[in-house]
Amino acid sequence: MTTIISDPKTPCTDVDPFSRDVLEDPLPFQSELRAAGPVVYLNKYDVYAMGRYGEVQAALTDWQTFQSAAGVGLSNFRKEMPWRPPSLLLEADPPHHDAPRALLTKILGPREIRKLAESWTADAEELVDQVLSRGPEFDAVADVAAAFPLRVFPDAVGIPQAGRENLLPYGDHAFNAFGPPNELVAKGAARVPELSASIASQCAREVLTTDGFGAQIWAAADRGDITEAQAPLIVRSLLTAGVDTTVNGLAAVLYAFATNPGQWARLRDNPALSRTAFDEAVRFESPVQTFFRTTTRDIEVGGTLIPEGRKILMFLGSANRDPRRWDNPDTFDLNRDPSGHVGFGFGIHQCVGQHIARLEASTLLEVLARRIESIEFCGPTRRHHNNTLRAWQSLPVRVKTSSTFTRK
Ligand code: 4MI
Repeated sequence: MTTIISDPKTPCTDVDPFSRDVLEDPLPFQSELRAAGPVVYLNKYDVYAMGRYGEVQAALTDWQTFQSAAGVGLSNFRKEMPWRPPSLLLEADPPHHDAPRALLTKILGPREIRKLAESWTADAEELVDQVLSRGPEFDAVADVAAAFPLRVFPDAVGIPQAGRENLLPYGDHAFNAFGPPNELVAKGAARVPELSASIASQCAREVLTTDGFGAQIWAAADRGDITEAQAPLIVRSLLTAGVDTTVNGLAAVLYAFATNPGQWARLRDNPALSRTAFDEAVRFESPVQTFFRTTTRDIEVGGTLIPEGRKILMFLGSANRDPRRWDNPDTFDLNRDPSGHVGFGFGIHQCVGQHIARLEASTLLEVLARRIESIEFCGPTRRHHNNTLRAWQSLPVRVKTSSTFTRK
């Protein structure tokens, strides 16, 4: 170890938060992380970490000190070549961040997207009917949590059919690549040229429909709100951020309901709880577990001096289960007000697609709640390991359909 930690009082750990053991079940490590102190040093990566809600939320709010522009992964853009051109949103700060952010805030705003609700409900009905027509057993990940976003989101962006099969693999690699260069990244490296080319080809003006988010981004370039060079990268942000995240957010809420039948009964009584349910699942499971920031100056946090130019790992998932902030944090509870969770981040980078994610979740959950009386697992649940995402590979379920629902 060559790095000298400037503050010897800072607790440190040799545990690798990106190891298979921790990815399989990160909760014990996160609990130790919070107990150790507000700032902990990760020896293996020579970076700092924060796991308590208060410090994570404050650091995400202070973008001037905790910048994103040096990359929100472990690798520092100033020292290492990024594997793809940096995102103009996620990996940028003001002033460069402003125009792309303002544009997506408008295009993906709650009012703008309201018109999608009706057709997404029809899509959810068709998908759920199709799944249920094959019998009471299905995989809640492949057949529902992945199938629904893949059915509605690429159409909403306006990308062609060809190449859609690359969206999830591209996202999986992108989220792995924020972590250390471990075997998960190595496994994805072989397909990077092919996947990057496929995604890039879907961002071009000529291939996009005239009525989707993609076309609206290009229209902003015509108006001069953004440059022509920025447009395809902003479309790329939608394709990177908008699929694996929602798939795992939906998987999280379905898992939570399958393990909490009383909560499913509550949702069925009151489908208006679908949005609360989704945010509670995002808090509970934190599909995006971690992101790094980089200090722009020396900063003291909780008695630790973090020098300028250092990486800090923000444990969103840990903050979302911090008992200092949440009563019974390990309970999935529709009675709770989950707002304030940092599962979508916090501050100027807070998920600009969150209204889309909530709309996908609420349209799907409302249809499922009408048609399905109960959900239980009928086989072993399997995690999917990713350096950033808390993900499911498989959730085999058996459902009982509602007696009030009859097929024509
Ligand atoms: C937090 S998920 C995410 C957000 C943005 C991008 C990727 C992932 C991007 O590429 O802009």
